[in-house]
Amino acid sequence: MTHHPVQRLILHVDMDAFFASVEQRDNPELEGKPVIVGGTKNRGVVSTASYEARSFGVHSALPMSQAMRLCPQAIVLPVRMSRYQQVSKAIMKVLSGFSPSMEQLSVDEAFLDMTGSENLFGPPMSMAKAIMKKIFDATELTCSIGIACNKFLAKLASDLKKPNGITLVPFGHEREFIAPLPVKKLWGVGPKSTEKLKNLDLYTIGDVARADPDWLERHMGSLGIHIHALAQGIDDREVSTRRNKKSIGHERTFDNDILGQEGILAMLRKACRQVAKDLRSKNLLAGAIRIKIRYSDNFQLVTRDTRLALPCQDSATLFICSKELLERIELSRPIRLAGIAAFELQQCDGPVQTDLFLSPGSEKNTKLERAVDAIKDKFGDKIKRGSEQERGG
Ligand code: TTP
Ligand code: MG
Repeated sequence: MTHHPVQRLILHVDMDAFFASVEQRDNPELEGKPVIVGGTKNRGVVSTASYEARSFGVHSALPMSQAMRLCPQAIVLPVRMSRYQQVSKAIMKVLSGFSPSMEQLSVDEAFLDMTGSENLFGPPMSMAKAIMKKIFDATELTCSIGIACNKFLAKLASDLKKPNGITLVPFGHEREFIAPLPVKKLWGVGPKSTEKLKNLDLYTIGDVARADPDWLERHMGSLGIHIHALAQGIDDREVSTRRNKKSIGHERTFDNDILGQEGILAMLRKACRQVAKDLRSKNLLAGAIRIKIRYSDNFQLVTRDTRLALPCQDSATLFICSKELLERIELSRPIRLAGIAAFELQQCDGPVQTDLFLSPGSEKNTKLERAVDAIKDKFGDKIKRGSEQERGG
C-alpha cells in the first residue's frame, strides 16, 4: 500500500504588541497612545511597544534610554507578568476550542493543527477570521494569523501583515512565496547566523534554497542542514500538544545574574549530566534537545531546539548539542535562568538495543556513564569522574 502524506493545515496565532495591548485595554486612557512596557530601572530594556510607539522606531530589546530618546512622549510601564499570564490563559482557552491539537509556543502565540476541520469551520480564511473574532470577544485584543502547510511557514506568515492581519501561504507555491524574504526569517537564524550567511553571499531564503546542502553544512554545521530544508519550505515537525510533549529537563534560576558564555556553559554541563542520568535510569533515549534562557532585564524567555542525528542518553552528546544551540542565543545581556530539556523521547530496552541506534562516540559515553551510575548507586554521590571536577569535562 502506498502512503500518501496528508496535506496539513497549520495556523499560527500571535497577539499584537501583547504586553502593551493588555496595558491599553486595562487603562482606556492609554488607547491610541505610544506605550512602552519594559525594565524601568537604569539599563532596562524594552519588552514591547504599542504600534503607536513603534512608528518612532521603538522595538523589543532596545535599551530603555534609547527608546525614551526616540519617543520622549511615550508612557513607560513596568512588566506585569502575572496579568499577562492571566490574559494568555483566556486566549489559549479560546484557541483550544478550535482544535484539540494546539501547541502554546510562548505567552502570546500558539499553533493549531486544523487539518480536516474545513467542514466544521469552513475554508482556512474563514477559520482565521472566526478565531480572531472569538479572541477579540473574549479579551478585546487583536492578533495576527499565519496559515500554511507547516509550522515554520505558518509562523513566518503570521508576522507579515501585523497588526490584525491574516496571511495565507499559497498551498503548492510555498518555495516561491518565501524565496524573496531575508534569511533572518528562517527559524533559528539570529544576528550571528545572518552575518555568517552574508559572508557566504547568501541574503535571501531563495539563496539558501539554491545552495548545496553539503557545502552549507560544512560552513554552518547542523544548522546548515536545518535551514536548507526550511528554505525549501519543508518542515515536518508536528504540532505537539501537552500530551505528546513529555520531556526530561533540568533548569536553574541563578542567585546572581550570569553574564557571558562561561557561566552558562558550566551550568549546562551539570544540567546535561543530570538529564542524561534521568534518561538512563528510565531507559529513555532523547530524540531532540532544547535549551532555554531567561534574561533578567526584561524577563524574556528564549528557547532553541534541535533534533539529534541519532537519539542518545549520554551527557557528552547532550552537552555538545547544547553548546551548538547556545551559539544561537544572544549572551551579551544578564541571564537569570538557564536550562536544558530532552524531548521526543523513545523507549530503549537496555544496552543491547542502544547499539543499534547510537553513534559510536555516544555509545561509548553511554556505557561509561552507565558504569559511573552503578558505582554511585553503590557507594554514594561522592565518587566522580575526573571530568566531573569543577573545571574539566
Ligand atoms: P512578540 O509576539 O514577539 O511581540 P509583541 O506581541 O509585543 O508584538 P507583535 O507580535 O505584534 O510584533 O512577543 C510577545 C511578548 O513577549 C511581548 O509583548 C513582550 C514579550 N517580549 C519581551 O519581553 N522581550 C522581547 O524581546 C520580545 C521579542 C518579546
Ligand atoms: Mg506577539
